[in-house]
Amino acid sequence: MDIQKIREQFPILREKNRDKDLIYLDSAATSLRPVSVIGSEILFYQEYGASIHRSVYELGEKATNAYENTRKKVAKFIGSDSSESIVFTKSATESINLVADAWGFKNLKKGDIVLLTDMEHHSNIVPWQIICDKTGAKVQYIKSTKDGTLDLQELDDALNEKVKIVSFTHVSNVFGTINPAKTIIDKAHKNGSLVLLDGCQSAPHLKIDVKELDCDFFVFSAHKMLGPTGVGVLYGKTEILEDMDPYQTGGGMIRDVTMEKSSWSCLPHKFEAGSPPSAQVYGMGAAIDFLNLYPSEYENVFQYALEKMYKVDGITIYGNAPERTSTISFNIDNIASLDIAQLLDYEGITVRSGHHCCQPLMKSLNILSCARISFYVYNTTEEVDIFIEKLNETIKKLS
Ligand code: C6P
Repeated sequence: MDIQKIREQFPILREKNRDKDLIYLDSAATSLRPVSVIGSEILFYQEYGASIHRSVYELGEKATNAYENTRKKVAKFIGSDSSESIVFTKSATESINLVADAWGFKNLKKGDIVLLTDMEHHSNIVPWQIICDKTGAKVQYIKSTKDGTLDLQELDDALNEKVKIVSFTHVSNVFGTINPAKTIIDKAHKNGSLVLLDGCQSAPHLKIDVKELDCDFFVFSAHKMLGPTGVGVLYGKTEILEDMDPYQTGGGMIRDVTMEKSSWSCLPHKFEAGSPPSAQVYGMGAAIDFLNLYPSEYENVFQYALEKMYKVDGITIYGNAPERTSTISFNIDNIASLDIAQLLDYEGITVRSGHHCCQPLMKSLNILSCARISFYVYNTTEEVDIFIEKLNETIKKLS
């Protein structure tokens, strides 16, 4: 596929950043959107527009169909054969909060362990800390190794009958490491523990098959895979979701309400209280269509960048896993990552700097912050060349 044909479909790439041509290297934070995704939201408002799940009139029926057909598309995208297993939330963060709260409150007790890794995003740490505070369970971590991988021996040592759930990221948003999800899931299941797999950084890049992985929960966000903001997904095995109480309550999720008490609707509506972000969900469907249509070669761009980055003077690249994708985090000796990001911004290049919502990992790495570049379907090797040239100039200026 001609990369220019792909780039033409992203109107924002024609915009300037500080009066320079935009080079967007922050897709791990949020991706750009093609015109088909932007257009699908417009189409939803122009042609469907009505409230879903509530209206008998034709417009409402069209809106409901658009929403529910997207649920089927999402299920297929991650290899689930049941759309009942797909819950729409506002973000992956909300999906994890839902599981920690609704599953955790019912299933965790004093002395139980929630097993995480030190490469988790705060969204996969804080909700567990909160539910552990409420239930008397505790959070425990597997530490990552120097090359940004997980030591499976440490996992074996940590697993015991107290570990009720293992919750970990499929792909690290700092190292870019692709964790051996299937192996970890099998080990956890053998131990009798459930598994939540955080797919925020994997769903945009890897083929996901939740049935083959056999994870109990899988979470991801539309906005990191060309889709709109405000939509997250929680996949859960239906028998587990059935057994969980609702997370939020109100309209849309009930079967029957009396003045005294209420009963819940069936899956997945039980977990979708209130009027959902229907136009955005519909837009997520268009993002999936795009990804199915244009499997891109950007992994080559990532590998090209990685090779060039290793040659930059004074650089430390975090993580060196054999299996990795799309993200490179780094520091340059004696230069603050914020300064690098700020100077590159004036060259039109968007680089993220900070702790990347991974403060425990920063602590393990003995750093406060780092810079990060990340790639997606629209990036080119020419952009990498400009980035490397400007990075070298920036380093000279700041040294
Ligand atoms: N990481 C990054 O720049 P939300 O915000 O809910 O869509 O995604 C949260 C989240 C959870 N897990 C992982 C592995 C993530 O990378 C993220 C989001 C962004 O790295 C924002 S900090």
